[in-house]
Amino acid sequence: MSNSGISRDSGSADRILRALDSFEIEVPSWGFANTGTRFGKFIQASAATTTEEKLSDAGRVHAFTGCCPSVAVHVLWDFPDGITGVDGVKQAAAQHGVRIGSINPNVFQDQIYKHGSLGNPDPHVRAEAIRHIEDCIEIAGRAGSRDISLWFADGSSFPGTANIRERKKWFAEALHRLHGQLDASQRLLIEYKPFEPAFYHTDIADWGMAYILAQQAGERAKVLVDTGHHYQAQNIEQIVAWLLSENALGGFHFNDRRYADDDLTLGSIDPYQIFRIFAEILYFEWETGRRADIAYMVDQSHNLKNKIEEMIQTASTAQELYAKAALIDFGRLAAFQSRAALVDAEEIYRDAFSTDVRPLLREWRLARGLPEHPLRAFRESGYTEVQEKLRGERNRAQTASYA
Ligand code: PSV
Ligand code: MN
Repeated sequence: MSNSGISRDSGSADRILRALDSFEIEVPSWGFANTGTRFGKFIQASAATTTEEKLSDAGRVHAFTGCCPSVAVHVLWDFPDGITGVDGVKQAAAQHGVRIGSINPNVFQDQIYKHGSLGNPDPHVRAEAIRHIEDCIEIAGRAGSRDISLWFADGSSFPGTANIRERKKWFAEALHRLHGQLDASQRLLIEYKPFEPAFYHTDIADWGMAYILAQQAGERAKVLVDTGHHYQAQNIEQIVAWLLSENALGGFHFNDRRYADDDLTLGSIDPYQIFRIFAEILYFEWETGRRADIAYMVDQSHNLKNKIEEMIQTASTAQELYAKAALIDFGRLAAFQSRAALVDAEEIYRDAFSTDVRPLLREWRLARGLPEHPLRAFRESGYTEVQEKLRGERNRAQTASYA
């Protein structure tokens, strides 16, 4: 037995430690900036404004957790100088102990995108959106990023106002063309979302639509599952299982929610949901004997909690839930499933989920020279107080201009 009470003899502890060794989760640059809801913005004095500041904050998350070595970036927000600024951003990331991860084009913010981007009835706007994504592919090449992660706000808010089939065709054509510009290592990840900002129809509203477009785009186009982008009660792990079996799952945007796309801290509402997703992935890997090629990413931005603390909470929770899923004895599970031994099969899930893996996680951290308690260690580092002094005045000025 280890000090965690998890049996070493059965190999469970090793399975967990190996799982932790292999688990990495990317944090989003936008999670460190002052953001808000559509009703207002609550400014934090220590929040990041510049790309360099966001990378510095992300660097802290990685330094304390050891599992967040890359940072997703949003092109308009993080590359103010476009392609010419890429080398500088890359260097800044390295200085802060992280690297640039997925590249997120932004074809939803500019005025021209009021009626959509790739689905806009105006061909000039569609061309502009394609051009921006092409630039992003080039940025990804320069930054050494593999994934170009696409989310479109396209849709319509009133019945009868959009030609849904025509828009689908424009999306298919554009994504196919963009796929042709990838280099051999790159991937296009296609994210779906049922509503918001469009409230009647969204062009890529669910995993089936994203999957069809990915299929038509090319073999390096995959589906991205944002856990907040589903209707209530939808069985997300079933979607994950289907995408895995079709070799179509490219990555995740993790977050939690109670009502809609709330972007709450991972596992804060329903940790069992995330556990079940990891369980499907690890079951697939056990069965196929190969690792699923999935980018795990966080997509959360908090304006109530301290942003770095919240991201450390998220990363630690992700590790815990992944470790719990790794506890499952898939051989036994498969045997119970094949005999329809319902209670026995379900008990395997319940046992794994209710096991306290935190002592082993602490052991894993210590063995890597990481703090046993990342959140506590981060607080003790005094980073927030230092940043409040350095960034406070600028951030407070933002409050004034916002009012
Ligand atoms: C949209 O809700 C989304 O989930 C997309 O991934 C965006 O890139 C991200 O949030 C930030 O706006
Ligand atoms: Mn997302």
